[in-house]
Amino acid sequence: MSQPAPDLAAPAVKTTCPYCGVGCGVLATPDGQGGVAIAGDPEHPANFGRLCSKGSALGETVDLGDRLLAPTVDGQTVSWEGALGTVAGGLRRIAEQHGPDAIAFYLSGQILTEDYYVANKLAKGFLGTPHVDTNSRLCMSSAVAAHRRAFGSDTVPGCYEDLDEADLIVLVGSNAAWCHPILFRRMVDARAKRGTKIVTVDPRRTQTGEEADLHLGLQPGTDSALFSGLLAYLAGQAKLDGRFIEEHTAGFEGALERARQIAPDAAATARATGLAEADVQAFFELFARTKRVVTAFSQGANQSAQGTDKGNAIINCHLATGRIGQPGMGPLSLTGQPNAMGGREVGGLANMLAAHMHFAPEEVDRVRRFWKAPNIITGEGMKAVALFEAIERGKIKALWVIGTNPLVSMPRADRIREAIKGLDLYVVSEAVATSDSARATGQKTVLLPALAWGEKDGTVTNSERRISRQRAFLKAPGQARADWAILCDVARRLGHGEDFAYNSAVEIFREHAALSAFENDGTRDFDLGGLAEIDRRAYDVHLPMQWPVPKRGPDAKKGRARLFADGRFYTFDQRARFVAVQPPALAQPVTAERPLVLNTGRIRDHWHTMTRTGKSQRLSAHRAVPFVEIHPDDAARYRLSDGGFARVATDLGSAILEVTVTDAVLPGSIFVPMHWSDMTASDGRAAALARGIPDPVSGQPELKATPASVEAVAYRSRGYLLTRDAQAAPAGWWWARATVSGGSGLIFATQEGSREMALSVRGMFPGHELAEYVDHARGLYRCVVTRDDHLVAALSVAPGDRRPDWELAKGVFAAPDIEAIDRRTLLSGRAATASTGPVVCACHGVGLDVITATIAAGAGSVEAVGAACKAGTNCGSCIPEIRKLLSPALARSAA
Ligand SMILES: Nc1nc2c(c(=O)[nH]1)N[C@H]1C(S)=C(S)[C@@H](COP(=O)(O)OP(=O)(O)OC[C@H]3O[C@@H](n4cnc5c(=O)[nH]c(N)nc54)[C@H](O)[C@@H]3O)O[C@H]1N2
Ligand SMILES: Nc1nc2c(c(=O)[nH]1)N[C@H]1C(S)=C(S)[C@@H](COP(=O)(O)OP(=O)(O)OC[C@H]3O[C@@H](n4cnc5c(=O)[nH]c(N)nc54)[C@H](O)[C@@H]3O)O[C@H]1N2
Ligand code: SF4
Ligand SMILES: [Mo]
Repeated sequence: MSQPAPDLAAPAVKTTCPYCGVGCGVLATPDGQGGVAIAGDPEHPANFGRLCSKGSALGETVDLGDRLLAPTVDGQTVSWEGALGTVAGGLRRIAEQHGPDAIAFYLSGQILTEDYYVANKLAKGFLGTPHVDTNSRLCMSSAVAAHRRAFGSDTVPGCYEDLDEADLIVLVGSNAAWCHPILFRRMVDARAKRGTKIVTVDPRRTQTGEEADLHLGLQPGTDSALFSGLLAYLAGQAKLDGRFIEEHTAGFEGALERARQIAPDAAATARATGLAEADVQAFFELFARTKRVVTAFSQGANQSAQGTDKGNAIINCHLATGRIGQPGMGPLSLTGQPNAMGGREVGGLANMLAAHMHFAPEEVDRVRRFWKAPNIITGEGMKAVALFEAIERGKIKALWVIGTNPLVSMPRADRIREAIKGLDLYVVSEAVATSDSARATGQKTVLLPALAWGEKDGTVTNSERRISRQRAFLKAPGQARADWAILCDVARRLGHGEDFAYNSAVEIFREHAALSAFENDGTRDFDLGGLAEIDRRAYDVHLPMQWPVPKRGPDAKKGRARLFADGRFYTFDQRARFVAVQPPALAQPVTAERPLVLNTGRIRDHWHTMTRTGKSQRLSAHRAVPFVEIHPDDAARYRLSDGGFARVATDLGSAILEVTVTDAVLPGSIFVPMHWSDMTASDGRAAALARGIPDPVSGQPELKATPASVEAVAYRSRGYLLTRDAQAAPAGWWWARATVSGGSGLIFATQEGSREMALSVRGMFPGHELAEYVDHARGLYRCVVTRDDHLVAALSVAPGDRRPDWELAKGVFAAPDIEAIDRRTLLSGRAATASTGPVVCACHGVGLDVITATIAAGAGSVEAVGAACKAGTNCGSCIPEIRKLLSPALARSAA
């Protein structure tokens, strides 16, 4: 693993992208005025210079709009002194009155390892509460549990190079083209280079599925039947690695017997999964005859009431063929968040203690001695779902949320919002003042301003165990402070000053590394002994490195790419375990009243609850309103039309969403993105719909299958409103907000007609000049609001059956001044020049119409389209969509 030397002379700061678990290296060049130019770091081994649409647009998200810049108590700005006093005083009082386990922490895979370490140490060692969990519970705790059952440790065996070197990549419940875009590009490169086949397993045909050689659109929740069938097939065809099974594993017979009960052959597998038998057969044969197989899995596997079994069903097939720990092969859990892995390292989950140690008495004793912890906990705490239920029951009195937005991302989110009100103390460490969770209130509510990406320093660990530095290149705004520093100050006020006397991130990192090596001697996979004495200078120039990095031996000081090559695992007998998995079943079957399976997940250009990507006009252009995808058969049955509205309801709540009719989802299934919140839409919260029944082993909630119903919703008018500053939408509107170039946009629908709309708009902009186009007979009203030839706002209202198209208006609005021709464009809704259609390429702002015209004019490949109109030539995140647009043209020319 030779690493190029860092270029210390370069003005750019090397850091790491704060979004997904790919962990791309970023070169950030601040402009000295609060802005920054962003480029991919060509030397970072995760991305070699590439960035996806989200990474490329990071520069658009570092401004201070919406930032929380000072501490507040119950809505009043206070000094740090006052805020920390309230937090420490509240925690002390609650611990005295109700015991320390009335206090809970809810952390995040997006805080840095150093922040995480301090939070975990304070809670579990000094406050003495076991109730420390994290949003990673919702993200990859099933993968953690599957690893531990199979390997005896939470170890990701392989690395990204395995994707470059695989001949078959199976993606299970992963929309990598959108969610791990740079890794997906590595996979597509491998296909170009060595003919790697890509198979996707997902009830939805996503962009990733569109790109695959074989797409298996199985029924929701049936993955363990597919992989049970595969195990039975491998055994039947004598494709097992008998020696590996014999020498390095245990439990094979039981697992095989169970697999044969679930799905004895391809025909039975097809019946159990709803797949065509020929597709199942093709997949089985491909897997059997290809040695270099990587099976990468993500939320379609993890976020399931049987998530741990799904992971083990996959791992079983790799163990049975000995395909693990070798180049180009192995199971690979794709972590979602930038530091999901770091959270596991420090022990941030409620069922871990610290540094990959759990609750065996000698482990508790070891950590107690290392921390000199007076109040060390001795057993597991409550996992996220149970933890929030305990808040509802009044069992938890104080909650401290750091770096996550549970009011938008937790299942049963509406209930959680109610539950928060009953907390004696509700503390939120946030970067953004306007997040739904920051706006919620308890009996006593404290908001603590945290440093955000670009301002803070520390480390993150990506999906391949690679520890990279995040480095500050902007100065701390307002009174914001590092999350770890805030925690240390509270510890000090609680009388633990000596144990939290860190002055910088490197001191925390050293302690964390030392704990991982403490009395380890090769018994624990996670070992950073080689970094336990790293000095500040070395930490500052620290290169991305994959753990373990022990103090001695061949991996010392340079890390290791793969584990388990020697067939030795971290169980007591060093053998891996096969797991006999349960037959698949949805945790909650559909009913006549709730006949559809609600699946939720992500879109290409937004990150979670949008507190950051929502600031970027580029990233807001791809999908601007919350939507529901439904199959044409179901759309016909429930009388929904493409572009219209539907109310999606579950037993927990409802949302009103724009309808996308597509055969990418199966009949009986619907899909809703997770991103919209009360901050960005009137009625778009997916998490309020999810029931979230937890997996019995991992506690990870089911977020991909909640029984739901749909019904059509009609509005009298629809339209858009573009303003320079974000405007609150009038009560009664359905709306979604998106950042646009030069301001903020609302797409809305209302029961008011154009006449009433005209009246209310005139009232909204007193003292401005209004130019209007009025045709109430046809339900049309358009209005251009100016002041001294500056364009202030533009509005368009049309009848409710017409989906607003604001591309043209956004183009005009991007400039501050208005010319006569622009006014005509806004008022007529027609341009002198043609509109370019909805944006496909976010980086270069290239619209759909431009790309289709380019293709019609003869561009026959992604490269040719790029050469003609630049689309797809920067980050490449839209290449799958361009390829899809090309395919009819290519089919025509082939015919
Ligand atoms: N653009 C973008 N990228 C992101 C994020 C983001 O917010 N936006 N978030 C990051 C985070 S934290 C995470 S965890 C990852 C998530 O990355 P992914 O897991 O790739 O994303 P999801 O969209 O949550 O879900 C993946 C797929 O699981 C499928 N699925 C649903 N049910 C089943 C099933 O029963 N079986 C199978 N096999 N598949 C099923 C869904 O249809 C969906 O297409 O993305 C990371 N990257
Ligand atoms: N329905 C449904 N729900 C889901 C999912 C799904 O697929 N479907 N996926 C789940 C998954 S996998 C995940 S990972 C979660 C993600 O859900 P969340 O973690 O709730 O989403 P984020 O928007 O990433 O929230 C991060 C918050 O931290 C703030 N923040 C940013 N930087 C900092 C910092 O440095 N310090 C502090 N203190 N705060 C900061 C941001 O402003 C933001 O409010 O959602 C889960 N919920
Ligand atoms: S793939 Fe995109 S979001 Fe993920 S780390 Fe790389 S640039 Fe960031
Ligand atoms: Mo996640």
